Amino acid sequence: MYTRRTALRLSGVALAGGLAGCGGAESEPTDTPEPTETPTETSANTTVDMTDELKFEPQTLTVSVGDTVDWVTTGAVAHSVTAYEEDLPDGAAYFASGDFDSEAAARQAYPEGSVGRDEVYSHTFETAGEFPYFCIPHESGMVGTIIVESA
Ligand SMILES: [Cu+2]
Repeated sequence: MYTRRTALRLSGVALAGGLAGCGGAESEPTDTPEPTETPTETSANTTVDMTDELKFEPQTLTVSVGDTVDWVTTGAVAHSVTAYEEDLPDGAAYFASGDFDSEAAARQAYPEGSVGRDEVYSHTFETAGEFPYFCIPHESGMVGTIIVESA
């Protein structure tokens, strides 16, 4: 458990970093080489525009595990970002603008959870797989998919 008390204690250790032998780094081997950074062109663009043409742009976006996707409403029309709950990969967290726990809750609450002009909804993907989602008021044509690849 990472409590505020733990955080304060850790920062205290960091401040006293000059004192050798005061412990605290036992679980972190220091001679392990840093993993080589693999260039990820996918992480360069993690923004999906939600347009007045009632589209997600791009409709399909590929990111890596741990990436945060930002959905931005670029026009005057408000939208939602709502995951298709039944299609989530096993173990994946549900996501929807408004931070609802389920697709049913998101549908019921709309327009609560809508994303208006220049507003952003963000979600960090921690599970690999394909995540189909839709916009509640424009579901007939406004659907998209986030593909999350293992890092
Ligand atoms: Cu929409």
